[in-house]
Amino acid sequence: MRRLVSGMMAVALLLWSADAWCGRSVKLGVVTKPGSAQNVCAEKFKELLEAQSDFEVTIYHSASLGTETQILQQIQMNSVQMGVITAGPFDVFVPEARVIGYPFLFGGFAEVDRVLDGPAGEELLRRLEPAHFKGLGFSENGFRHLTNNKRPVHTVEDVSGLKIRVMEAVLDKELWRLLGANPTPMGWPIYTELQQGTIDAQENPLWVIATYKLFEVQKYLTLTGHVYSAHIDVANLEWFNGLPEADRKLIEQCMKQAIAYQRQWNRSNEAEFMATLKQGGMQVDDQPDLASFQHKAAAVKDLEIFSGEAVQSMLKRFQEAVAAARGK
Ligand code: EAX
Repeated sequence: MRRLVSGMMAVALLLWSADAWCGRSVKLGVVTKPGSAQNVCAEKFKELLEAQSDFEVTIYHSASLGTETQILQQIQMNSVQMGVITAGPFDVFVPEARVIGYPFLFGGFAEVDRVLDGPAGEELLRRLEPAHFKGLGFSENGFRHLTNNKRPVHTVEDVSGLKIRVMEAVLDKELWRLLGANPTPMGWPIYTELQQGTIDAQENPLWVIATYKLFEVQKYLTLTGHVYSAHIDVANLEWFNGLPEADRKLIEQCMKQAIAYQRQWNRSNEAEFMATLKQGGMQVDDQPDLASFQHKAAAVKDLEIFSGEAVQSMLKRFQEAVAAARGK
């Protein structure tokens, strides 16, 4: 009897360790809360993958793993296997990632899809590998717009001196300094800081302003659309490469489907998000003097953060891909 029990225990242990070895359980991190763009992608991915495999995906959300920068560090260490993370904070790890958020690069969603899903986007995903990230694709945060609680902003001059929270991204801090604001990098969320007036302003896509009820603490919205904000959907590179080929294919395919679903969700809800903001009492400038913003923002190209060979060649690649997409 004793032998039987210990035999069964050995089998159980073997099964358990085989399971752990194959990495059937996956931790996936997002900084945002349910109902957010990142979560829509993550939840769809989980649903698709679990329906077709014995993987179990646990989504850690609502900053339970810390900021996006901290989630990325955990993915690098493989204590978290996957993440749906805003592209901005990647630029600390991989400078080339900042080309996605280059100001006024993309003219609309059609260009975004052509470039990010084409060879330029694929090349960028490959460039993440030395930092231990396997890039699976780009889901969508959206075009970012400026909000503040000080005054209506119509031209770039109105930005002068605004204390603005920016993402923990090198580019964003430099950009807002160039535009004349006083930027402070901070992880997400930021409601309390806005409420307490530690900061006057922030910039994010419409869904963020609606979902996080920033209209309660920000009076003015300016539709600047100054940068496109993607998420980069990643896995720990070594973990991913250690999986059987069929699993790798399945994960890639499920993420592609989740991305398509999530982009559609984001885009088809824009009008509703805007209605929420207006109902919430925001004063919206939907035709700001964009030329004034573009003029000042153009100087980013001369900053040191765009001077490295790798970043420069990636930027050129993206600009050419956008031009080609525009021509179509
Ligand atoms: O996705 O930190 C940010 O501004 C992000 O855009 C936010 O987490 C929502």
